[in-house]
Amino acid sequence: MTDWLRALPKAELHLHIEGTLEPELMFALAERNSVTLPHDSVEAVRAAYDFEDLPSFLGLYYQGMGVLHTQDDFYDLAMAYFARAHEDGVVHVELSFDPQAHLVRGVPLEAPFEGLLAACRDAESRYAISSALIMSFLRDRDSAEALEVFEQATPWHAMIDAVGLDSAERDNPPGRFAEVFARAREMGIPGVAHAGEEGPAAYIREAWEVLEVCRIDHGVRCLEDPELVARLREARVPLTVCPLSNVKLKVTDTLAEHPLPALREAGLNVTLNSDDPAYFGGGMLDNYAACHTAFDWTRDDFIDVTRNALQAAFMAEERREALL
Ligand code: ES4
Ligand code: ZN
Repeated sequence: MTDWLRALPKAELHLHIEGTLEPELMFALAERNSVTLPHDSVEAVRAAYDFEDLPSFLGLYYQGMGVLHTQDDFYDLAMAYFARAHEDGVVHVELSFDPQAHLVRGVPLEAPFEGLLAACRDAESRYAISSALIMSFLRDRDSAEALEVFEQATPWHAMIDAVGLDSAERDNPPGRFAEVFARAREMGIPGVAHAGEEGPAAYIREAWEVLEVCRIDHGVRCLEDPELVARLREARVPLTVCPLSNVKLKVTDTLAEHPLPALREAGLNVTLNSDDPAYFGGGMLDNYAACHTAFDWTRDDFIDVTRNALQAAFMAEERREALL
């Protein structure tokens, strides 16, 4: 089955490129940029990846990305990811990144934008992987800052496929970011938002109704609100579910207890994704294989979730038709 899952052309819609930073590259970039890391070996870094919840992961995630300084660093990070994605049989990737997390460290917008865009171009020619870029805002920071950063990113607006919303979800409802999502939408840039990962179903409803997002990242807690489930099903709103992430961050104790089968039985538009593969123990193929083990899904089940992703992707229509 693993070989068959690898050969299945897959689209990854929920991926934080900073979360693809493997400890080996972290050390190489720390050396290149004279950054001192709090751990003295690759093994010690990996051993620290034992999380209690989303905030306990985010601390290490923001610390880890401190080695990323130049355009070349972002390029190398993304190319290392594309090589692994290609090995996993991924043919389309939507990279989210957190510009504010870099700006606060004194890293200008040019570095992530130009580095990631160059990597996306090279992934197309080297691996025939198509890609999209999602500029995410940090929900645990001021909404005025998000607006300001979006304006500052004007030179790259034509290259942004969507805006997103991530970081610590609890007590940070999405509605505060209505203005920046509306600004983006007026310019033809759609929105996606993390909601219902650790936060309640009400945040999914708010992201959908107030931010008018076209996809929900995670969304697994929608099952707590049957009326919301019915509406998400009717509108076929894609949920970018990340099984290994949810287990690592203790959204569920084990994958066997994960609501993925229930979400699919409820008729929801579910996709499978890796989120932060360097931190959560695996890429796309590992997530697919884990679902095969935990849920005994058949080839038809995987074809179904993969088709959902291709249909929900920010992708040229000719490319979508060729892949579907
Ligand atoms: C994230 Cl797993 C997750 N949730 C929310 N924000 C994030 N940023 C990076 N990974
Ligand atoms: Zn995420």
